[in-house]
Amino acid sequence: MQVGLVGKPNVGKSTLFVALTMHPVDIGPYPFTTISANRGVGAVRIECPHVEKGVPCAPKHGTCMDGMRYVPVEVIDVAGLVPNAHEGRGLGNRFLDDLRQATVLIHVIDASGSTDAEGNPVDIGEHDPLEDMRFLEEEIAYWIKGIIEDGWKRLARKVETEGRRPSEALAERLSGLGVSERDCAMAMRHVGLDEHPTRWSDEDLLALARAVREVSKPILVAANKADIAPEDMLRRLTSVKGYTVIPISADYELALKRAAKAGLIKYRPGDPMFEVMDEVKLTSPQRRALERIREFMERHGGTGVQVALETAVYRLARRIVVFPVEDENKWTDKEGNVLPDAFLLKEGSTALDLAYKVHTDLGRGFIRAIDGRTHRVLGADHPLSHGDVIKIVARA
Ligand SMILES: Nc1nc2c(ncn2[C@@H]2O[C@H](COP(=O)(O)OP(=O)(O)O)[C@@H](O)[C@H]2O)c(=O)[nH]1
Ligand SMILES: [Mg+2]
Repeated sequence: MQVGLVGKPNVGKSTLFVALTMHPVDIGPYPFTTISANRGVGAVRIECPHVEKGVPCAPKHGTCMDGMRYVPVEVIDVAGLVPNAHEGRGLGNRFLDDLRQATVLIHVIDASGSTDAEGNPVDIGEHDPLEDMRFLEEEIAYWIKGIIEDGWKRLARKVETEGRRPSEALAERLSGLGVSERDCAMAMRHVGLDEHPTRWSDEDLLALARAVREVSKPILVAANKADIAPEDMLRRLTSVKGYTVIPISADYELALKRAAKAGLIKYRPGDPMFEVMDEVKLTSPQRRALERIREFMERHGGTGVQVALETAVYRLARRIVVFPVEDENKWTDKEGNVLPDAFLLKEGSTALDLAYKVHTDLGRGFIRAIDGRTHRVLGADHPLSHGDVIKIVARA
């Protein structure tokens, strides 16, 4: 799965991208890498089951820091977006491609209001970030509407004369977005559209596009620059109905990761607070900067950055983490590595889904699965839970 960072210029997308994809410690032969300039690997946290076992784990991907497992997830810094981009002013092919691939979007906004609608710097509070929140949703809805309505009238007539389901025709159109027929049917129901697409108005199509956007591209709003944003603005943004908004400071998260890398502080990404390693090693500007960060973290329970990513992945994209193992007693692979893998799966994924994810052969030869904790036998249809440790038994 991929998480796309979107938003107008100068809100802090690139800062957030670097903060999310930089890792404070070297983690051996499988580092968190930057795939290309705007693609990198971040991670979501889960308490590592190795703690229950009392033996250290050996992650093949990602890492584990003091019992906290960091599971890799791809992050894309999507090109900047400006108002009315769907009319062709800024929606480049790369943008659309990135957008298509993203499972969930993090909309980075400037909560301090110090960038105007186009992303030019203005005084703090001069621009209302709430406008940006609405604008992005509309922008994506218009883009989806554009995909639906291209040659739609003819298709609608054809669908009616052939007696096909409109939801099926819609899903074909939107397959590039990863929208299923079920999603389309749900969106149609949501808007109250009937089975006669020739009667759907322009307004109906826009409403439909909005509903499709909701199911196919959930958006988490990261209220960035919270470190310089007025408190009442943050309160206002986080209380808007229908939006998931998390105040963050990408700047502070980046500063902490750099300080941790330099050995100045101890900080695991997502921790509510950092710890200074050696007070005397800090220069006075460093000390002052860390003091400001400490004060912010005390008020917000952290920098918000890691929590924002996890909310997008776990809550909006509905992902769970599952640990496949070869040995259900020792929780190891063939080489004896403890809990080597951690997979992100869709909520509702079954034991058979996991088998296919590990290896196609394991899926094809699936016999049963075994829960590593309870040692119960699980059938192919058994839905997995977040944090499960699972052994798959398959024909060779
Ligand atoms: N105060 C503050 N400034 C930030 C924060 N994140 C980014 N910035 C600043 O905002 C400006 C634009 O950042 P950048 O990441 O290039 O934005 P992008 O155009 O959206 O990629 C830079 O001057 C950053 O230092 C933050 O959390 N707090
Ligand atoms: Mg940028």
